[in-house]
Amino acid sequence: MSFSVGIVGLPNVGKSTLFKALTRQKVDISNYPFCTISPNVGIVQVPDTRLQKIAKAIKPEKIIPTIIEFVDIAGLVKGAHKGEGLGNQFLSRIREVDAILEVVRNFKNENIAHIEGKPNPERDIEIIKTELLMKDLETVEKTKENFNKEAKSGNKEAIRKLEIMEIFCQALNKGKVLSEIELSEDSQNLTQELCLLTIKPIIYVFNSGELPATFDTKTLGVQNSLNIDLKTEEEISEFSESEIKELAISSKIGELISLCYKTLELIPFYTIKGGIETRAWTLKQGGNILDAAEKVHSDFKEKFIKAEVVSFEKLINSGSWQSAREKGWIETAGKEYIVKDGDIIEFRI
Ligand SMILES: Nc1nc2c(ncn2[C@@H]2O[C@H](COP(=O)(O)OP(=O)(O)OP(=O)(O)O)[C@@H](O)[C@H]2O)c(=O)[nH]1
Ligand SMILES: [Mg+2]
Repeated sequence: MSFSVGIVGLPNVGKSTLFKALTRQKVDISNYPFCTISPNVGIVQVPDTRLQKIAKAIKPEKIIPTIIEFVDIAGLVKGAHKGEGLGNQFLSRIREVDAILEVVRNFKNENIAHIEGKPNPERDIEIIKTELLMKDLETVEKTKENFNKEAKSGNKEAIRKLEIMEIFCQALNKGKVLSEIELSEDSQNLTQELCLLTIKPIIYVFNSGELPATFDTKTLGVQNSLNIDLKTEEEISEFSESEIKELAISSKIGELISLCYKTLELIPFYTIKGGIETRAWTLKQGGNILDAAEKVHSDFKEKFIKAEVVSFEKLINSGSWQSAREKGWIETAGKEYIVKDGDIIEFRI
């Protein structure tokens, strides 16, 4: 299963334009709010310079990059949590993704309608934030009601969960997203159980940068952001690689994919399948070798005996798997081994 990023934002801000630039899929893009109704799902390769270098040392028959999934979700408007626009349908799609990529309109074009009259990045960010907050508040309030009975009959787990939900409500009522507050482990688990939205990391794309920045991204709580001209990116995505080279144009899409990867706290690891196939995989930072084994094959976790591991640097320095072995640089990893960014792994099952 790959990690997924949901593209959200107000209607007509360039979400489908970005989706097309990312996936090169033909999608409905038009100057018409709510043009996207059923979400488009696309698989995108994660750019990775290390994969090519590893392949040079391993000389496999096949090279397979790792992927990340992008979902183009319908536009969201004020009141979505109460069902305005495509409201609830939209919000339930966000539940399913691991991170949110919010497109903020920052281009002027008067011919392209803005749902609030005129683009204003600061206000537009607030609208989306408020909708996510309100939806979470609604989810928590509803769940609290369900737990009340059990808590009253003395169920300890229900009592604890109610306590946590009280903390969530307090934060949300103050306009704080849950990713901003410090959470204990059981609180974090509860955010997952309730599929809360404001716990998800957000990446902001300011589309175009035509409007002067009148706001400070820090005060808006925007940590991960990029300015991209999505219209241009859509055009670039139609060129072949050789045309891109010839025209000396550059795209920021690779940078954006890497930013998503980083924001999700993901790391790549690699397998070589006895030298036949060099493949990149994605793992949550801090994952151990059994988590990695499970990614590679559903059976591998149970059948795992040990694995051979070498770091990217050591493989490249030695030049080949064989000489890394001769130098004694290939380690044997047991079940507790924590996978490091760039590890090359041969599973022994
Ligand atoms: N001038 C300009 N126009 C853009 C830019 N990005 C997108 N557009 C145009 O804005 C319109 C809406 O773009 P879409 O990508 O369909 O917007 P969306 O956010 O998917 O809209 P909905 O699906 O309706 O919510 C289209 O006419 C795009 O060509 C940009 O960077 N500059
Ligand atoms: Mg769209």
